[in-house]
Amino acid sequence: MALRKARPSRPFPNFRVTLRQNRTTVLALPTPSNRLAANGFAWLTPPGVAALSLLWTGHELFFQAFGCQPAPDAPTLSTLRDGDGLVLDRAVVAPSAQGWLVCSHGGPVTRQLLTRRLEQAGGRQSNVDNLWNQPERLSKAALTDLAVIRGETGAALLLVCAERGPQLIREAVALTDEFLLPLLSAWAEARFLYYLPRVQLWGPVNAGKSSLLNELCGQELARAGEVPGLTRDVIEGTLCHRGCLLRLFDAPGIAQGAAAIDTAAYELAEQWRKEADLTLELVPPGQDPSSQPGHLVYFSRVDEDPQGRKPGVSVHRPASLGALKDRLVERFLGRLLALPQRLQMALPKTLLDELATGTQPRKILQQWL
Ligand SMILES: Nc1nc2c(ncn2[C@@H]2O[C@H](COP(=O)(O)OP(=O)(O)OP(=O)(O)O)[C@@H](O)[C@H]2O)c(=O)[nH]1
Ligand SMILES: [Mg+2]
Repeated sequence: MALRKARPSRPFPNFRVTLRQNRTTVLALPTPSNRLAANGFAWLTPPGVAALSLLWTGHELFFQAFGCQPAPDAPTLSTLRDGDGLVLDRAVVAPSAQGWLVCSHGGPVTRQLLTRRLEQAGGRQSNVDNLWNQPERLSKAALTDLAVIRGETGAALLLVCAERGPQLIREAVALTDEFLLPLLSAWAEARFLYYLPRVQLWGPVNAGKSSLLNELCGQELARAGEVPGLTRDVIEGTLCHRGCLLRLFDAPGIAQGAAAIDTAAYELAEQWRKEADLTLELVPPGQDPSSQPGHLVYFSRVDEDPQGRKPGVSVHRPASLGALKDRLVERFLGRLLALPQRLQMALPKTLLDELATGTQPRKILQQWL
């Protein structure tokens, strides 16, 4: 995809860029041939700035997101400081075909300051197409949706959509149905960037559900322990992986014969399971899967399981946790992320809804140009 190829190797070389989670990078001074100078930088217009700033600084989740590996081509949240270490602003720096798009919280004075510093760093402000002013309905909708999309990957895809969507849709409507329909179904997965997928942990007491919730979300959200039936309520956490977000729910365990757990807790677990997009069933050592259709079954506490059944997961085996996260992200967004980069973009919510209900995708796409 041209947009990514054109990305300069490093933004703002003489800025100290501090990412959250104490990961600090001090970048080198620019050389005259620095690609930043060749590519220039541009500010998004106020609505775009507001949307992105909200997206990145308004949600605690996005700070947490930096505990994960950010997607290499995704917009990055940076704290921009001057040479004395004074914090000038937080900014979102996003790659674009014309250089870097900079989105900052501050008003005109902060922007002026940042502009000066960027120019001193070898950057050149360029008059790029203003994303917000593009006439197509698609671009406008994509920019509006930036405020509500979730996850770094979603923000990156939507920016691609805002910038190159009309061209890509033009290409898409020219495809034969044989190509267009799989493409639409992959794009349909983009809805999981707006309405986060719900994954329900499910299984017998002591299967390790609460421990797994805590590990996958990187937080002590639920109490875990040997006492069977410890969890009495539904507890929600957010899993962030590869720039994507998923909602994860812990629930009371299912007791053999249901006598050891009160009916209310059991019913609660059942109700949440029915509402979930996916049930992740954990089967502890010595027990068998429930054989309920549609469950994603994992053998839990496999470090203790002499049979070492597969697929297995253990909170003591980081590789097994990573593989499970991959699998969950794959399941919901895999087809979208696997599209050739040329066609990989997230569509605005309203268009996705129209495509989901309409029977004439070609006509609907055409109307969005
Ligand atoms: N060895 C090992 N122990 C685990 C693992 N996961 C959980 N445990 C232990 O298993 C016990 C039960 O874990 P929980 O996470 O509370 O299990 P649960 O499924 O939430 O149980 P309920 O809330 O009672 O339904 C705790 O003592 C955990 O420390 C694992 O992967 N390996
Ligand atoms: Mg529990």
